[in-house]
Amino acid sequence: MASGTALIYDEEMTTHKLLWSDPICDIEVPERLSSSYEQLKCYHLVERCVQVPAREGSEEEILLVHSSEHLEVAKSTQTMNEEELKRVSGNYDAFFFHPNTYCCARLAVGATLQLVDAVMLGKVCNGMALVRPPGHHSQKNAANGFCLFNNVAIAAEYAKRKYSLQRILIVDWDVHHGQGTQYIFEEDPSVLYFSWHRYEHQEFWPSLKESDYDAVGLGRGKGFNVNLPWNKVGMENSDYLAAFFHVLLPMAFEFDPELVIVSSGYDSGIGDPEGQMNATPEVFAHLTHFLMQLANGRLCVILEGGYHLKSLSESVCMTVKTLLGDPVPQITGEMAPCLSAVESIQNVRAAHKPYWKWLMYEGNYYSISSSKCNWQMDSCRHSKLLRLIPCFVLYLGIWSFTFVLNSFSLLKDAEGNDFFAAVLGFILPIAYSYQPDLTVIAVGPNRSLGISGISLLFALLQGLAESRIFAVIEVRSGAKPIQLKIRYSLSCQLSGFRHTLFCSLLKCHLL
Ligand code: X5A
Ligand code: ZN
Repeated sequence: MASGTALIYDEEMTTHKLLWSDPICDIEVPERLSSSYEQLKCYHLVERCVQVPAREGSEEEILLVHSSEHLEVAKSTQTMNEEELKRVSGNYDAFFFHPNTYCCARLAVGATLQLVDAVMLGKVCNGMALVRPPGHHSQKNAANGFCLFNNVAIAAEYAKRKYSLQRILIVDWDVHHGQGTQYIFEEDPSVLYFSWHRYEHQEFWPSLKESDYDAVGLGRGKGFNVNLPWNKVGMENSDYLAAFFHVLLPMAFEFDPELVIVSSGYDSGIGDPEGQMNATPEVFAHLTHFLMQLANGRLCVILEGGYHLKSLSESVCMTVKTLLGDPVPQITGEMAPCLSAVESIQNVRAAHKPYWKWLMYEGNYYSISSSKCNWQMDSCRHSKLLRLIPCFVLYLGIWSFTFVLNSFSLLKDAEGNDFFAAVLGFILPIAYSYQPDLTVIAVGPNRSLGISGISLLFALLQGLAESRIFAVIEVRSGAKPIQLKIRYSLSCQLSGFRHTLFCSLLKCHLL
């Protein structure tokens, strides 16, 4: 597997700026890019990344998504004076042209494609591109919401063609709805688009009906557009994590993407004047960490919004640090999602029930209320689709909390998605609300979980306890030892001990 993290930045993209007064657009400043890069330098993260140069996206690449009319209008602004620029800008909802905007937007496209190439060619495992102008509001024929060309949409279309990809996941954690990206892919089943966004029952910009949870895609693309509207401001880490556990991640594992692209806006972070949300920079480390478990780690993070310079740059650093493989920091604060978030989550799940196996069966073994630690073991036992996963014990924290999955029955479908739907919807929410200082995992020998399943389980649990994991894996004598690729963990393998091992661990707990 490829290793290394690419970082793409070109100072040229700071030349695009607002030349007149406009209270809507004046937050999209060049310092968003420069201060993020300075903070990365400050944490010595730049030197740890593979520097990949930006390039200009070609006209042909821009035309993968945009009309030639749109391209020509953008091109024509290069030689305009301020008055003309202002007039053309006025044709769009929240956009400003500068004589160098076209050049910067081409660099933003090219930087994004450079990252896709670096990841797809195995030169790096993952990476981030710091770009301006952003892209996700931009549409086939229109600039919109500070965006001229849709960098991420072009990248997805480019990757589909150049690398014959059949499944690409776009995760849009910007606080605004990337309606541009939705329009471009809504009929396309090969691109799964997930966006959460401040919505406030259609009060918040861009105030579209089609940003709601019931916009699930069109035609063959039905089920591949996922909108999670936030109807209140002040969403916290717990709400974002709940959205990942109960919507995005189970869907993403079922979809099984070949490439993941993040429309990475940090206006969903604390302090942002647009988002008015309360998620801390650390949450982006967790979100990044989860997405790194998909598509063999092929993850491209592309900057979108983010207007509070300090919050933005800290969140960018958290993201890059996590891409580099550093342990993710502990999350603090209330861990139960708020009622409004739970409502939105339930709505989008209901809307997508016809399209996803994991949702079709969900009532059979766990429900959303597991996020509030209502243990629903009993309903699990009686489903006719159940199968036993024996001898699997998971301890979270030695002294005060033990989660026993011994003879815990789980639903199993043909793809074996069962177990991870339960891990995501049930174990992780409990584990995150417990916030252990150490995770102890004991795996018995008689399991139905294969090595890749065990690896994934470990990886998912590595977002906890600052990645401190003590793993005990019991193997049958004579069996091949298990090799797990885990950093920052201490693991040992035992054979022949069987139940005594678990008993002593349990005793330890009971004391
Ligand atoms: C990329 C981005 C926001 C536009 C807000 C206009 N755009 N009111 O965050
Ligand atoms: Zn935004």
